[in-house]
Amino acid sequence: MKKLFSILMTTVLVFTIGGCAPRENTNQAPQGTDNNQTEEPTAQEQRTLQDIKVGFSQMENNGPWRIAETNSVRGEADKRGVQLVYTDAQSDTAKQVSDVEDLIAQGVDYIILAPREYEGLAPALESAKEAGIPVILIDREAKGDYLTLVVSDFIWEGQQAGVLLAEKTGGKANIVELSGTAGSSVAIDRANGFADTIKEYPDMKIISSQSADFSRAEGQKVMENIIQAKGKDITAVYAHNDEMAIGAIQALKAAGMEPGKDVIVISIDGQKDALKSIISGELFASIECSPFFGPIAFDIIERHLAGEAVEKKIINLDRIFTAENAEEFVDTAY
Ligand code: GYE
Repeated sequence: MKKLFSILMTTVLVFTIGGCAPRENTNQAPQGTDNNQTEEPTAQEQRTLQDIKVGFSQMENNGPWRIAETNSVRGEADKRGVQLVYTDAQSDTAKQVSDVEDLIAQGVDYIILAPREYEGLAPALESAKEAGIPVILIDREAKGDYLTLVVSDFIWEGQQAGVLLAEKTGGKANIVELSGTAGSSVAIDRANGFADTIKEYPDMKIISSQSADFSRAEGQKVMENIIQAKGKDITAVYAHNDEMAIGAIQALKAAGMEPGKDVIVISIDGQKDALKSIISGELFASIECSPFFGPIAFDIIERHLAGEAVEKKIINLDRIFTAENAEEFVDTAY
């Protein structure tokens, strides 16, 4: 286990590219300057966070993870005195595209975007690019051009779930996979990381894989149906997030199966309810995925405003929660 912990700490990967602060949102060329020349703004004309308006397009605001993320971004904007325009797409990709268009129409200087789907948000990135508004993508990836992407390493998360489950089950398990929102970069990567890892174990098989949209209620419903079909064949559950795992645990208990004994359940995020479930012995482990993007998002904007180069991709540092350390972190969890 010790050895495992040492390789579990991901490092912050930074891929640096050049970046310059955007011009003021005016079509007039600054007096006395060549239009084609990028000039470093002087200290006097340099805008700060307090001079700008930032749009934040959230994809939905259900469940502890997303609420923690929303609070992190809004709280940090308040703390730093930034004018923030917030939109909630309510789990609707088309609405999120139009939310971003509304933010552009309102003249925001930057957009923080938590995209629902990878392909589905491409038109929003296209519109922001046309309008010359830099986008900070947080928590998931979307197709297109953006200033910076800040995410966890989802493939690594899936791999860790596979490694831990193999250790716990001695490399023998009939697994139900509850996957996240179809078409999201995170669901694709968490599935691939896990599948690639368990390939090494001939007696570990995914016997059913279905989306439960990252939701607790869906997780419970989907699991109930799978239990009807597979019953006692199920020996493990890999859920792409804690909410679905908690729903699945409820379904298992209702069907008279004992999570933690008959069925080993593993998931991702590290929310408070998951840590409680680990302590009570029902959830086996949760791989952390931090929802706290506020400070990093505004740091990036601040640096970009100052004309500094910013990283194209920033990978969050995540941990692993098991019975060995859940007590230590449960009180501070969200
Ligand atoms: O794991 C989940 C949320 O995109 C990383 O989405 C995020 C995931 C997170 O709904 O709980």
